[in-house]
Amino acid sequence: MADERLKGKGAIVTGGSRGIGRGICVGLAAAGADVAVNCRDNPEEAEEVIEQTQKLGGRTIAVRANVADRGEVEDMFATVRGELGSIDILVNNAGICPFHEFLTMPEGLWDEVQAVNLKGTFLCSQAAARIMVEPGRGGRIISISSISALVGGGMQTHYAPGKAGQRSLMQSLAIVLGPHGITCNSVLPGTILTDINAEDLSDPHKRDRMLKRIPAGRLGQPEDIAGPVVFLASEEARYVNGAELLVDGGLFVNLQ
Ligand code: NAD
Ligand code: RM4
Repeated sequence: MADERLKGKGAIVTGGSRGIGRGICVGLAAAGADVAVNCRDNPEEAEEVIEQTQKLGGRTIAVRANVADRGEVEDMFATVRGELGSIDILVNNAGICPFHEFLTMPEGLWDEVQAVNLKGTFLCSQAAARIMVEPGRGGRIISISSISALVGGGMQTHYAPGKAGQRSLMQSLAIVLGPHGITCNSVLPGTILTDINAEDLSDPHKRDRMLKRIPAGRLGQPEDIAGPVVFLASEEARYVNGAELLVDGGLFVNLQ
């Protein structure tokens, strides 16, 4: 029987054309949602994921916007609302992690990481919430934070604080938006193989060390994140608000 948990729901996934975002778009579409795939630069980047999601039956569109730019974000939400009819689910997935050591970290790189990962989450959440607070609507805001919100990273002194901020923002928004029937939660992936870490994990020593720490015995795949996001977007998760779901194959707890 077809999964219809999200039938009739409109969703936006930022940074949806690649990696984890792409897996989430496919997961939402497989559960019946209509999906807007956000791309930073070129909507053609979304062609493959649109082909994949359309086969699943729902409507899928591509929409361009830099999530760090308020004007572009506002235009994106207006376009998606017009095209899909409603916006019930926002997944703040867009993110960057330009690995860099601390002592020589340029101020501009720090700013860029916070602008995309944290301010982008603020801008998109605010734009979504302004629609979701309208009487009778409600909604779901889900942010793809990280295991890096819980632990440090020697080459992530810009990224980890931003990811912790993203998780913290969801907690505060859960309080503000809960009375409007909007839940705000975070998903914290562990190490998932995507373009963001391909170069970092090409170091066999690093990859091996990471693999040995993961009780599941493998690095994560984008599809591993989709199920938890669909759950948080669904009616089954109606009473989950201000929470986080760590999806890391057991990496975090494997310390001793
Ligand atoms: P990725 O590089 O494959 O995908 C990132 C996506 O974000 C791309 O589609 C990119 O175009 C988009 N993006 C970047 N800047 C943008 C902007 N300004 N506006 C709009 N879109 C923008 O990496 P990924 O691993 O799929 O990362 C997705 C999210 O998951 C990120 O927030 C990342 O921090 C988080 N995450 C990843 C891992 C991992 O191990 N891969 C672990 C934890 C959290
Ligand atoms: C994640 C986590 C992963 C890393 C990516 C880039 O949040 O820290 O281990 O590979 O970021």
